[in-house]
Amino acid sequence: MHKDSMLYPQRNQKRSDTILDGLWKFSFDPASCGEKEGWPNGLPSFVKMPVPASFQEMFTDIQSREYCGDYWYETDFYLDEKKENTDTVIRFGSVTHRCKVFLNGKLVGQHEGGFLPFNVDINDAAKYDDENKLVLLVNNELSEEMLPCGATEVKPDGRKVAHGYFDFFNYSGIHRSVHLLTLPAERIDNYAVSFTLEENRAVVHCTVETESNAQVVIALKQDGKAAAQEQGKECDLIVENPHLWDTKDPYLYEIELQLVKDNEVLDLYRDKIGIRTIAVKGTKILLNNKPVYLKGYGKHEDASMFGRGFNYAIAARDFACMKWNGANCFRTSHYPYDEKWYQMADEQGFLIIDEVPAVGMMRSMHNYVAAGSGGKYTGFFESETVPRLKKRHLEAVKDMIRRDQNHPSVIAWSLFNEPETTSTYAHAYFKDVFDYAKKIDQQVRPCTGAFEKNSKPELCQCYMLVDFMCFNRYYGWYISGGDLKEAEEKFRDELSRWRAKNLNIPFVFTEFGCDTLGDVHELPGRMWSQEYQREYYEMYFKVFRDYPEIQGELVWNFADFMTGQAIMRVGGNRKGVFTRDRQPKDAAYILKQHWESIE
Ligand code: CKU
Repeated sequence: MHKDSMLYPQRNQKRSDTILDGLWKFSFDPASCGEKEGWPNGLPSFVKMPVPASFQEMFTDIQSREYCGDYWYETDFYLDEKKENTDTVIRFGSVTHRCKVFLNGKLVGQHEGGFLPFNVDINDAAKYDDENKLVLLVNNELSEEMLPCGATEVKPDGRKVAHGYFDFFNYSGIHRSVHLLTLPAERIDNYAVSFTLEENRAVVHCTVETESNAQVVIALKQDGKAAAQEQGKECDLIVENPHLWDTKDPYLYEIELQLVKDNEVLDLYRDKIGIRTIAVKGTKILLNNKPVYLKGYGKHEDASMFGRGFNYAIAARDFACMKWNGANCFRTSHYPYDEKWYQMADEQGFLIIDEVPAVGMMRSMHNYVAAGSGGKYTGFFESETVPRLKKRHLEAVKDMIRRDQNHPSVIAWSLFNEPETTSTYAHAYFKDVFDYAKKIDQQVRPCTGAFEKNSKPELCQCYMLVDFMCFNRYYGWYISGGDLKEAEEKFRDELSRWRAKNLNIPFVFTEFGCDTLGDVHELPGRMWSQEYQREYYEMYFKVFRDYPEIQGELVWNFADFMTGQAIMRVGGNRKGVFTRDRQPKDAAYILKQHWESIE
């Protein structure tokens, strides 16, 4: 039970937190022989590797950079004398895509899924007041039964090659911080808050998960002063004249959770929460019962050198750029990001559409694999691997919601990106995913998913599952590229067909964009030029104005980002409004002008 705790690590009177980041030992294991040969006790040979970071960026030879298969990490750490009634836990922010964890040669845990945290209990394997050896066997292969979806090809020489069914580089390694935690044996595992706004007051419903039968005490503080206090695992705190959280004034309360037995505090956890409601009503998205229009980006966790490894400076620069051009929202395409992104969004008043790593659920020529078996095409959701994939998908939904549920910035869950939605099998699959997300989120946030162009209004079997539509559309790039006049006609035609269905829900554009090279200028604007990107966005913004049911525009992408090598990718995907080193392309000024003019 404890192991499901998603609480972000903190150091306080009852909890200690030591970050183990730094230079670790690293070794490839293409023959997968390490376990048999005793590598859990220490790597026989190694290079030094920064943690957190993607290993790929550290190599200058192509075999290493494109490596697919098993690889190992190792570090040593000293552990203090064990305190009574405590547990020692290692918390990994994310290890991509799967790993086994060994401590002092003993297997202490394993995890599947490269974008969410997990805990490993090391009480029994740890050596206290002594040195400890932590070794990880990691693997970055892709398959259709795991998220994100892809395939692993084995070349005649035995080399493995990862083919993601997705358009971002298969960056791998230890991407987020590793925390060594000492936690009270009787402790708080999780908590959830949700809100009801009444006249001049707010009710904060709070649920605390713990295995302990000690008294739960919950206190809310406003500017350091007590605002409300209650006792019990499930309770309502009443806040008079609440200071609500919104994009312009992202006010945060402090919440303090305690476990108390015989006047002794057993555990303590402090967090920041924002009081706000989020709902969809008709064609509007309502934040605190007022319509909010989403402006911003689809992003990636991506930068040169760091790869997908979290770095505060990059995140801070990204927020500064987004704020500069008037954005208020981003989608964590195509996976949940490091928790620090959400903490920063809470503080700076950004809205997040939080996406599970369900990307690549479609076969096409772009997948580089034969469609189906024996040349016969099998729909993606009819494959025999689907039940196993669905199990992973539900696990990822659970971990994402349990991790991110208390962030005021998180306004919706995106439960898929561009799957094949045209079969009844897809409907049945996603119906369960959506029902599950609704059931476990105490705030019952809007749920959505991003639909690509084959999800046509006449064919799509999944649009009825979402609370608001998210469209990824490339009229003027993949469709009618270079001909914005024709692109506009086709775009309006599709929008009118969606409108004719009278769904009475908001439409949000979660992707639209065109590859643009930072140094290419052409008059008149043609594809890949700065001028074309401006005209492309101007066309979309003009069309959006004619469809009031459109309640959001998240352009693709915030910045240029790395992809696999491909004939349509020049040093990665170049649809960024900012370059990969976060400098504006010309279109950034058009976006700024446009977004600043929308309330
Ligand atoms: C983007 C068919 C549209 C797929 N969509 C997904 C996203 O991950 C890609 O980067 C399109 C693109 O630029 O092609």
